[in-house]
Amino acid sequence: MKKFCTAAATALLLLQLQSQGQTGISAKDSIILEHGAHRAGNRTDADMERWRSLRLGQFIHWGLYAIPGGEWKGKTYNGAAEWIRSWKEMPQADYDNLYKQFNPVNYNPEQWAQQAKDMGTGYMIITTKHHDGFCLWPSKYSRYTVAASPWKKDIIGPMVTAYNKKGIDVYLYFSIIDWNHPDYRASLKTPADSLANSRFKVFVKNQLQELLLKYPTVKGFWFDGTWDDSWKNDGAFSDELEQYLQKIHPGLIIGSRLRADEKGARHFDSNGHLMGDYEQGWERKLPEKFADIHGNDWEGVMTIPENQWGYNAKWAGHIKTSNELIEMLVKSTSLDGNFVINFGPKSDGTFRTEELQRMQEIGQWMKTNGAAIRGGGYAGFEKQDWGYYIRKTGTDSVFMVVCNVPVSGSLRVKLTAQTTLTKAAYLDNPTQPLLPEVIGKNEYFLHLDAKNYQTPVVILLQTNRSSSGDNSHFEKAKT
Ligand code: H76
Repeated sequence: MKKFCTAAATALLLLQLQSQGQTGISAKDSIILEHGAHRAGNRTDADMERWRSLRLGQFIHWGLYAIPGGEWKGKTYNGAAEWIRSWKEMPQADYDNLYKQFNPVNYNPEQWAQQAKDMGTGYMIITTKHHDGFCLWPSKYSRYTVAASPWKKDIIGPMVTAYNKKGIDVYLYFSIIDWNHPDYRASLKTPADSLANSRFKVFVKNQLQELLLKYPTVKGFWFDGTWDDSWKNDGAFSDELEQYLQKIHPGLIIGSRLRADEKGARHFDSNGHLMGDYEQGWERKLPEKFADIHGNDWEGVMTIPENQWGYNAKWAGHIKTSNELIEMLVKSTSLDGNFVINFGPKSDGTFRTEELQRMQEIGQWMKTNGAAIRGGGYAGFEKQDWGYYIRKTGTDSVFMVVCNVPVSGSLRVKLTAQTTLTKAAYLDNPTQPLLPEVIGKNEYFLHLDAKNYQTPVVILLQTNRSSSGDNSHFEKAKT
């Protein structure tokens, strides 16, 4: 009966969506899903609008793994530092006793928040619990928490308060995988496994509810570790959990990583529709072009080295520069997405110099150019080699963020039909206009001042969507 009602309700929803002309869920969906996507298109409420407008985020991976920092007994672990417990050279019992050393005497959340603010961060994501299961808050559902460490005190509460004070939104990272919990199972092979899993689900729900009640100003959860069979084969639970959390905390933002449908499809349901509030699969990679995001809200999370999230004393391989990170931020914004840069503080609560330097350099750039990032999005113009267009959402102001200065100094500005350029100026020098050279219909050159640019330079364009002033005397070659 319940199934039938749901099927009938889904059919009704499809009819409604069709009559509203929405495309996210359509009648040609091949499968009727009880636990698929529940919404067609992006959320339009104020909470989601805000998330979307912030664009730059700070991720923090902090936990017991910061103590070994990628090394154990003189040997170096080549994987991601926060995964060291799964390394054969690291006895699990040794790892599970690290909490006895967790004592970040230099932890200064006000300073962290100030640094993040100075970087231009709009929101931050903190690991309340990573795969190791260690809780940075004194959870009443676990003994494996900060309360049992020499530090004793809550880490999360003061962080939420400090960041909020600076106007930065806080999101809570939470790993479903829990290597410490006796009831966690990656897959369910026996009836005993299923029983353990049932208990584990109650534990997860309790901890999440506890986090929301303890830290009511948080804006969302960032779920991880949802790829094991036990989780992905229980789409019903991920669905119920999502609805439960959003019911007790209206407006809560949860990315697609939490969810599976009843067929085990993750992120996107079996009909190809995004589940959750935004696409959360962009990890250490970014979409190339606008078509790649299918109109969905999305967020990319990025490490500064290749793949290190928690503190690793010996960063190896390529370490991204501030300019590379700025370009990724710009690219993400130009493709309607958020960009989140990860930091892994040391076990004493301080940040390594390389990270501090990047925070400062990005912040310096954001101070002058942040107007092009916050509230920015896809401009609708054809991508050019010099960099990225970003439209101030809902306006005729378009920023050109020049990441690759051409040897010629000439930047091609190609607008769409019926769009003309009415004004161009450097963002940091608005009173001195740049004179566009008209080179074709709705096409111009802007000539950059000849100088050695150290960071991406931003030009603000005013455009006009009416057809007046259109340069139609330029004819296309007949070929
Ligand atoms: C794999 C994996 C995890 N997902 C990233 C966001 C980090 O937390 C990493 O440890």
